[in-house]
Amino acid sequence: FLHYGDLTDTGNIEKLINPIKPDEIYHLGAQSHVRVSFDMPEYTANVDALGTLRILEAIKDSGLPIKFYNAASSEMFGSSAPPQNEKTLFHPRSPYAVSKIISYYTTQNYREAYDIFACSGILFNHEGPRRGESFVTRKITLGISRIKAGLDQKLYLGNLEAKRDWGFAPEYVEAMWLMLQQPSPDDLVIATGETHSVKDFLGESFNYAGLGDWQKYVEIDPRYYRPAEVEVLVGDSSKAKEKLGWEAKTKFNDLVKIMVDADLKQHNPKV
Ligand code: F7E
Repeated sequence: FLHYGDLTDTGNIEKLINPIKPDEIYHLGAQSHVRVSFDMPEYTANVDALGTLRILEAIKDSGLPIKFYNAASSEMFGSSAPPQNEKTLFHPRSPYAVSKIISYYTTQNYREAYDIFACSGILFNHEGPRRGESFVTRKITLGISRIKAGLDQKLYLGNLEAKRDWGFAPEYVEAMWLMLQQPSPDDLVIATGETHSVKDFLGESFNYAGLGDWQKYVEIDPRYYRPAEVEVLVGDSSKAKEKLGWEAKTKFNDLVKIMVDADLKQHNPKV
């Protein structure tokens, strides 16, 4: 069933949890765009930080044995030196990251204070054909398909030097589910352990799509720069491997191919 809900509406969340009586809640709702969080910091904090608190309060007050998964983020590590794992200090670089840290510690606090099965997955970037069109990987693969279809000539991007640990989203969802099937709740880093720059993604994807040199098509638009940037993320998910038996299977080159193929089909149905 699809129910209407809003993370900024406490009464609404309570009214959903009590009649539904869920066994598990996967809390993925957020204003999740880092650049947008600089333009809308208060809204981002309301949804991303207080939204988590509202759900946890509703779980506590319901008295039901609900298991709770909180979507934390590698953005919380910010400028801390890589590789980042569960013991790495947080150094947030955006209102989004600050809000996610509040959400992370709220989850930990409700686990310790009220014995709720509540845990956070600290997921590094996870991508795929269903990725939102304003995030860099999808923006690139969609841009390629539009260029190939003759709809666009250029693709406008921001900082091409940033490096991310990009994995394949469906595998990360499996890790979320595994976290709620464990005997006790714990916070885990989920990542591939590899890092690549936006430039690497451009090179690989334009090449695979047969367009050749990406520099012919890409222009820099400073509007996409962030007031503070996260330069390098590389996750160490050895704890997840040990506790869940989970490790990333789809690596960078395959991820690029999956995303380019999916978008080429959309604009070039014969491909
Ligand atoms: O940026 C650079 C940008 O917006 C990646 C969210 O799901 O993952 C995501 O956050 C990098 C940044 O993702 C453009 O400056 C260059 O360094 O794809 P992104 P993100 O900020 O890493 C984490 C784990 C989350 O939790 C978030 O919710 O790419 N970049 N040019 C650009 N980024 C965008 N969006 N657009 C550009 O034109």
